[in-house]
Amino acid sequence: MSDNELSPIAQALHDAKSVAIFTHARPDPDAIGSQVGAALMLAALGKQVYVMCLPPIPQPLQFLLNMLPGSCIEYTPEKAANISVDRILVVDTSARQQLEPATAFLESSASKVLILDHHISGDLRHDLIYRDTSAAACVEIVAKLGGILGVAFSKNMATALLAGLVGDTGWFRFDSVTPRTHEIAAKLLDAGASPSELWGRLMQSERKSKLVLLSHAVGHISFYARDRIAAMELSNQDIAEANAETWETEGLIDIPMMVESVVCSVFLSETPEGKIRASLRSKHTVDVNAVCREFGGGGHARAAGCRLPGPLSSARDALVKALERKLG
Ligand SMILES: [Mn+2]
Repeated sequence: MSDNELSPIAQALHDAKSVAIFTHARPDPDAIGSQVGAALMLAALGKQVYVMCLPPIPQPLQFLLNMLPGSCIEYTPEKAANISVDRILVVDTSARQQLEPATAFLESSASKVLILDHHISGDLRHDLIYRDTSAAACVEIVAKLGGILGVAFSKNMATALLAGLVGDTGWFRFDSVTPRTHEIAAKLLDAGASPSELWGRLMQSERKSKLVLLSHAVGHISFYARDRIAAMELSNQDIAEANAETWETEGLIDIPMMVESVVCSVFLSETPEGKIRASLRSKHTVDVNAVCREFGGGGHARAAGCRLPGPLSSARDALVKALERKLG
């Protein structure tokens, strides 16, 4: 997509006096980085900005929200109804399922909704959308938007955007990384963002419970299809015994990928309601987005997710069967 396809959204934000910014539930560094980066830019342009959160927020991401002039607002239908804004900006998703419990509110405000997304698919109603699947992270789009709006990057803006960039690219190692990704990173470093500070904040800020959870997860790995598929699972009991929060399961899915034969990793965890949240990753050959779409989810070709009914064992069997079909 060319810059001029982003211009209508830039114009709509330029014209707005007040903007509420949403991102997906179970936010990652790109979600919060896009939200905070966009919020700081719009605030610099004199807009009234409301950053809306869908808790829980992973503790390692809290420092990004702390850079906001005000605090983020935990979404409830009552609070949303009390905030009157000219525009609603949704970043890093366009999928109704990922915006629960705010989906109904967003759909009822669809004529105000502007979406910036880099995922393949989405079904949220909107006024304007800019979807660029070639962007390695949504923050690439937010950075481009800042350029169109003529914002000079502050250190905090640059830090928020770099957090998204390193988060979605696995610190610049995924196939999605392009020369443009590094060009944006160079601009962010120029503006004062520090990779070493970010590494400490994002990668060395976990609680002890994370490591206990990791040991439970590693204890529950099973292998299929001649060790090409690894499935890891955590029950509500595992999470409770580790004294962990649900957001602390983040990143565990990458552990089985260290095994040479594993081309696809599946991570399953029970939700408090007894549903099963599944994340899938692949090294190559398997399009896990296609697999997750069979179950009503989605994402990217190499990283996707979906929800299934319980129990864990039947969700695992269903996903493994679908993956085996793809692997052939
Ligand atoms: Mn993203």
